[in-house]
Amino acid sequence: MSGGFTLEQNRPPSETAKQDQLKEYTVDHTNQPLTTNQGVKVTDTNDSLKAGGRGPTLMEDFHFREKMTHFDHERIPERVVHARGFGAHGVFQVYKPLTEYTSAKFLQDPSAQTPVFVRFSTVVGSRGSADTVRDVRGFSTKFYTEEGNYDLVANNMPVFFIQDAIKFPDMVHSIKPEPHNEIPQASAAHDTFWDFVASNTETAHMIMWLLSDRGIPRSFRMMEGFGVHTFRLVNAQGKATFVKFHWKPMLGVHSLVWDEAQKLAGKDPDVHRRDLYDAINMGDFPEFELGMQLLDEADEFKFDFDILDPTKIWPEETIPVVKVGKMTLNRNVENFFAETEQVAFHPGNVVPGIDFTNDPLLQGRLFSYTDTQLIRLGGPNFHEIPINRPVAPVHNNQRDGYHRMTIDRGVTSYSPNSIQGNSPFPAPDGYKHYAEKVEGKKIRARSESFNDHFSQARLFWNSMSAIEQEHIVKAFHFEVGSVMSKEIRQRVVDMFNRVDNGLAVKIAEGVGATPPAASPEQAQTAASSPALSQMNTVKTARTRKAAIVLDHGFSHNEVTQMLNALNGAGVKADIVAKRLGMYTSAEGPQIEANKHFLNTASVYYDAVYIPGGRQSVDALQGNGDALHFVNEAFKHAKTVGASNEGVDLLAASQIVGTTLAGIDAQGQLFNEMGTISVRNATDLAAFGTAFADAIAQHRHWEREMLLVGQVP
Ligand code: HDE
Repeated sequence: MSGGFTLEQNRPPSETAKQDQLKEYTVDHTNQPLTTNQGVKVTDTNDSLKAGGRGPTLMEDFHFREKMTHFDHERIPERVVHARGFGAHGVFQVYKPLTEYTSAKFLQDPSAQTPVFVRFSTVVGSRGSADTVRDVRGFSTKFYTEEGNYDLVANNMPVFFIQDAIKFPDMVHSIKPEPHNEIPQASAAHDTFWDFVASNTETAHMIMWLLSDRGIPRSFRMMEGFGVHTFRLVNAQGKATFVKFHWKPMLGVHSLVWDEAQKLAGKDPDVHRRDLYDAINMGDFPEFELGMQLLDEADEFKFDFDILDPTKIWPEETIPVVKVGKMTLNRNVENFFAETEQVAFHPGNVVPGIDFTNDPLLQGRLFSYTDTQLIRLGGPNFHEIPINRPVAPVHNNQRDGYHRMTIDRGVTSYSPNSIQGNSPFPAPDGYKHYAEKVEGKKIRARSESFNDHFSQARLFWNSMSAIEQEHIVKAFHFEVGSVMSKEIRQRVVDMFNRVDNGLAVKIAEGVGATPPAASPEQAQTAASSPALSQMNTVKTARTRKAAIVLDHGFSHNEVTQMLNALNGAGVKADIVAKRLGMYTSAEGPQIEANKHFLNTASVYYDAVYIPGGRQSVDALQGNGDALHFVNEAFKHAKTVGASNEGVDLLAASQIVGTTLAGIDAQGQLFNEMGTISVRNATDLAAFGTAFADAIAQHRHWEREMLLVGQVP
């Protein structure tokens, strides 16, 4: 673009419509002379204009003044929540027409691709905080449809902390760093948050999700997304159906181990954004299926929970998730600030065929999002920022305000008008609000149907596998154990006793509180929902990462076979050694180490493999970094493999705790709880397959159970 703005709002929408529109605003500075913002060429940008070489800088140096002023104003306020995020472009395609349920055009034509922009985020931390902290993740999608922008502003957990938006400022103030010292960053593990929790029992269900493995995702590509609220779909005949929206990742739902998450936060605070960016650059496009739980209006009151209550799920076993389409993220942003930072989502951005319900949390959100953009993006024209522009035409009588880009032609900016034939005119096929009948007295109160705060928290707890429960207990120990006030710790224990006595007793044991006697409430639900457990998710090795750790004298034959096996399974491999550069194998050929122990660690990988080669393994055995690498991967329940002499390193790295009987057996494949080895083998085909299969399992939690002294 040569400068200025071209408004191309009348082009026919297509999957490239947004991309084409963004191109109009994209500037390439390659091979261009440096200019001021006024387009005047600049001869020197390294020295200010002075009266003599050692003299004072002159006020008339317009280039200096402009450069410095612009720099001084570079920052905008970060989002009050979800400040840290990462975005990508993609497309959405519906599987079959959803005409029966909704008139939304982008949900009708399976051959049409709708451009989308997605922003993933953490909630609590500031813009520079780490990606792997325990937190809810945001999962916002903007669909640039031909009928206007539709935003699905979702989280990776299906419920929320509170039931009424009016509590949101209190809840957020309690979880953000404490006001007197601004500590802790990006963490709920402090007094004010747990004081809030213990004083608001409606948080119970969400706390179970937050303290589960869902709070520390392995990757943005491996999380679910949930619209949380009940929305309405409305078809062309005006018939409404309640709906809950889901995003289901094609790679399954997977999480980190807490110790790993903490270490990653220090070693690579950008690990999630890097993972997404790299995957898209390598062509491993993240894919998510859009799911819908659909409920006839007639069935609104058929459940033991209120469908308007955002602290409740609709168990998938009762109301199945129908997969209606797929989103593919296929393009990274050109510029983080212009796109990811300036994008403005709003759950109130809906298109005809999608409508709201009276969920009081949703209703409050409908106010908050525009309001926050007004301060964050500096005025009412943020919809004109390229990333926010719809591909559908925009015509109305809204005018002026800071940074108005559009040059609105004509003398009228009011309606009705006779001078311009009442243009722009109301459209008969425009958005129609669902004509829901409502009546009631004005009262500041909550429906009694929102009073049950524990049944579904218990359902969640009951649905977890033994190791997932163990992780939740440990998370409570960490979070509540970080609370200074003994009284608050006890109140939390007593509150979660209403979820499950066994859970409360275990929490109490770890945080110095008194274990409570069983609460009569917990006898109420023994139900479980298998869909809630991450044990039942999709498992694939595709796009996982393995480290091949070696030194000079490694077996080239074994490394080559392993690389082939990993490649076949879609696993990426790094060669890790004590320094970067070329390593010579026992057979002679060389291989390049692209990572070394200083710039990588086992926490970056899903698996580690040690090839044979006497000289290589002897060197690694004398290298504390290599021993730690294997030991740590093992501790984090990752796939660990070794062939021939490499098996010696497994033994030397003290990966004790499992039976490991037979790990050293000659000539046969040892394969137990993600530890895989073979001795005296030149053909590694079976070994490679077993190793890749083990990677597909994500983690080997049974091993972790043994490490904590429990039999899986
Ligand atoms: Fe948000 N939320 N939220 N939220 N939210 C914001 O809007 C708010 C809630 C969610 O990537 C803010 O543009 C209120 C639930 C995401 O840019 C703000 C309430 C869910 C994002 C705001 C909620 C979300 C936000 C801050 C309680 C899941 C990031 C910056 C009634 C369904 C969007 C902004 C992005 C961001 C308000 C609760 C998801 C302040 C008042 C429930 C993914 O407007």
